Amino acid sequence: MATTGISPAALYPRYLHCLAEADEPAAVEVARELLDAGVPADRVLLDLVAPAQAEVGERWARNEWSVAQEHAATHVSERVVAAIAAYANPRGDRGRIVVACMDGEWHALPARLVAEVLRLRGWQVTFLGASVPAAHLVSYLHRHDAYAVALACALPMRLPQAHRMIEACQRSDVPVVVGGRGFGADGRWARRLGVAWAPDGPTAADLLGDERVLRAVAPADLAHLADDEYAGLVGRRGELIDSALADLAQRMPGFGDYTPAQFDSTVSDLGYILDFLAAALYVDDGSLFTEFVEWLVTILASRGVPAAAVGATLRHYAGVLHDFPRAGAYLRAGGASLPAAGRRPLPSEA
Ligand code: B12
Repeated sequence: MATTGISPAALYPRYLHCLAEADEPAAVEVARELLDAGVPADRVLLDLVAPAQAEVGERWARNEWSVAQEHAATHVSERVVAAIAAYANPRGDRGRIVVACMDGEWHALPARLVAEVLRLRGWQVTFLGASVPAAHLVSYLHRHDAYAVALACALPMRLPQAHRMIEACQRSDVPVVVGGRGFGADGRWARRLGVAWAPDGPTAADLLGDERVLRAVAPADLAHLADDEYAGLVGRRGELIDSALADLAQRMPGFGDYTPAQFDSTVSDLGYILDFLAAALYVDDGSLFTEFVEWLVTILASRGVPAAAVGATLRHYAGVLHDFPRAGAYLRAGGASLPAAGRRPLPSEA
């Protein structure tokens, strides 16, 4: 039982301050105080480290913290997770679970938290970390006689790649559980891909305890891919970015004065728009794209880029993709979700 007054919630502000100051020893000390007071290690991971990392993301999104501050804070959290794991030092005797991030996925910390929770629940865990190529993962699973694999995906735009990885594991008959923000808050895109999903480590541990439930998932439902919109969009990615850049150069006053860094982030954003659109086509769910547009506008607004620029690009892509009915509908819905200023045409469009 935890000593009165010492709880993750009570020490959270102090912990967050340690992250803000990148003060690793002080952050580890906060976690130790909780553990010494009898707070279970999984609660320290899930009620202190996890929400603090989400807050780090909010501060980065609001442009209050630079990328460097986010990296420093994340590094401190990684050290804290390692310290908690060393303190608890569980010796599991249940089967081996391999925890890995999807190919191209660099958010290793959420997966690490899940790995530590599984270990605390008695599983033997091998943590493979960020961006594991599918072929390497499958041969690893065979060689190490894994009971199951837990795959993490933090970005919905990686869902098509995630599906290839899930299929590769399922083909080798290793049960799979997935998780992470990339599958949607309620895991609906995992259901579409025909794979078991858990919202967090403890639920994943329960699911892994019942192989029957783990394997009893409905198969992937991707009949819509027959319209080839997903493949067509992916094939035209480079050409579409070039045409959107030319369109912005023509329509947006000041675009010609962008610094090389601003130009590079614009190219990245134009690519993200297409990658999220492609992922929405893949799972046949326009809400994936609309949620992304809402997020992008918030991020760009805090960095001084007007929502109208996003609106113009969505209209441009919709025009070029006139023979892609699903993509067109998602782009229009995305445009309609913009704040009023973003829906108004740029001066050159009026
Ligand atoms: C740290 C961080 C990074 C670090 C990751 C370093 C590391 N070692 O992990 C770096 C710098 C690499 C990074 C990069 C990027 N990031 Co980032 N990142 C974050 C941040 C701040 C924290 C991630 C984290 O640890 N969260 C805490 C965990 C505990 O929360 P969680 O992910 O929800 O996980 C819980 C559950 O989802 C679940 N779960 C998670 N994984 C799994 C797996 C399984 C199997 C199971 C069962 C459950 C499960 O359990 C967890 C515990 O409860 C988040 C903000 C956030 N809100 O999460 C952004 C965030 C995820 N990143 C974001 C973005 C956009 C990016 C970049 C595209 C930025 C860029 N322009 O380059 C790149 C993409 C890189 C890539 N290809 O993967 C956005 C995503 C937005 C979106 N629309 O999808 C976020 C939300 C930030 C924001 N507020 O906008 N990022």
